[in-house]
Amino acid sequence: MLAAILLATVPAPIPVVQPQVVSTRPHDPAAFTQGLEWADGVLYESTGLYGSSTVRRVDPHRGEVLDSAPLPAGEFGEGLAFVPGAGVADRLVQLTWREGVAHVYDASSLAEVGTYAYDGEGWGLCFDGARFVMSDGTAVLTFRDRSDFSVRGQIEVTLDGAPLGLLNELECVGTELYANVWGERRVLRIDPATGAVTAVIDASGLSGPPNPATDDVLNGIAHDEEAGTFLLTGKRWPSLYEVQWTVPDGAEAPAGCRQLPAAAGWLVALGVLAGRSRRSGRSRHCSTKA
Ligand SMILES: [Ca+2]
Repeated sequence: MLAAILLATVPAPIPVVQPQVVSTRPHDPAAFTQGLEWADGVLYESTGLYGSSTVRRVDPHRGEVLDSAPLPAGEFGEGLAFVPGAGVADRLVQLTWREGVAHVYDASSLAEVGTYAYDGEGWGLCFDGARFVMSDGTAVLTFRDRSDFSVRGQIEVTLDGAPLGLLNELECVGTELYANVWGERRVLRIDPATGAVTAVIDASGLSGPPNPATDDVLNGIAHDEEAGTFLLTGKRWPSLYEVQWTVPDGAEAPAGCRQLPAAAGWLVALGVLAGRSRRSGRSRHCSTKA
């Protein structure tokens, strides 16, 4: 009886899973990738470095740059979020590293339509259907208002109870949040309600450049909603990987998500299950939080 009680109170270990490569695609080896988004069959990418930062529309299969707009030479591009238009044009919002300005673009033309100002550093950005989620290189994620980018809240991301910093590129998928860790090949699945990491995706098996510089790190997570897969790449990586992964049976589900029937199991690609229509705001397996 005592053993049963003790077992019931011991938190389940955070699952560590390996991504399975579905396809390997070309990626511009000159792109210092800072933000990656997939929407309606197009890949959107933000690239960094002073003097060569851009926002781009990219063919997600061939890697061809379809359109590109430069940032001012004194700005260093960072995270990128796609904001579906509700009766108006789709938007892109691109952070800058230390310049305190976020650029807002018409997603189809890359024409700038406005800016937001913010304090502190800008690293990663995603839009969850209601608000922006932003990283700044620490363990803290900031929620920002969709209309004026003002701060609406913050969470600290923890793994096994300890803060985990250097969070970089982000991806909002339904009620789940994904972040890669600067300088590492880890992608974290995070419960945005608590900041707790609920799964670790070990992407160490993916190849970067043949002779990487120290800053040619994994950085870039996009969710292909149609295929139900994820797209991962890095700074100056010649390849973009379409991947999916499985979570072990019995793994903890993020708060707000119901457990699947046992018969369905968890041995289905998480990417498929975690998909959510950004336009409809509906999740395929997670309940919508207030
Ligand atoms: Ca992303």
